[in-house]
Amino acid sequence: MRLFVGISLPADIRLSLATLCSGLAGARWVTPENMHMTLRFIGDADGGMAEDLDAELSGIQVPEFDIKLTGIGSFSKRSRLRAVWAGVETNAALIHLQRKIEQAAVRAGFPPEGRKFTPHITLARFKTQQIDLGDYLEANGAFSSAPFPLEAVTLFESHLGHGGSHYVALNDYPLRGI
Ligand code: 2AM
Repeated sequence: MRLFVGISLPADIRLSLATLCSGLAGARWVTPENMHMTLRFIGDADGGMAEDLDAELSGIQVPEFDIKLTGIGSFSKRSRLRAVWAGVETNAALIHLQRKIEQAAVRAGFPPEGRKFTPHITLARFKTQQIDLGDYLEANGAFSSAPFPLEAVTLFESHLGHGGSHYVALNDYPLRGI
């Protein structure tokens, strides 16, 4: 199974993100029910490793905190646009939580993540030619959400299909104080 650890977003936040999902030629927009934030992509795991990961994630003790979405960013590869996303306001608690999840994944036997954590919520993916984001950023770059509480992280299974991916929540890990 293909796994990742992430955050489910409240319905009102997903609806406000949906207002950003138009106006870019060649975009494959993420549907509101699929919007999420990845904290740690795990990739393929067998049942035993998934159980170990579940046990490690259950042991994480981090208090609940608020996050706020802000701004629009993009990822490119070899100067080709790959994804447009909504960003997250700088948040030390989120970085701390992500580190705890990274440690849990490594303790469960997964190789360390080499890439820097860039918290984001993907809005659109692209396979096509060069795309000019200028007008889109002018219209949407000032996006920000209301702050909302991050109450749990979720272990998701990702199913890749012809009509796009869909994600199944396998378990939630509520945040809590020590
Ligand atoms: P993305 O939103 O930036 O595409 C499920 O596929 C989630 O895992 C998505 O949020 C995706 O991030 C992330 N993901 C998929 N493949 C990944 C990879 N190789 N490394 C890091 N994250 C990945």
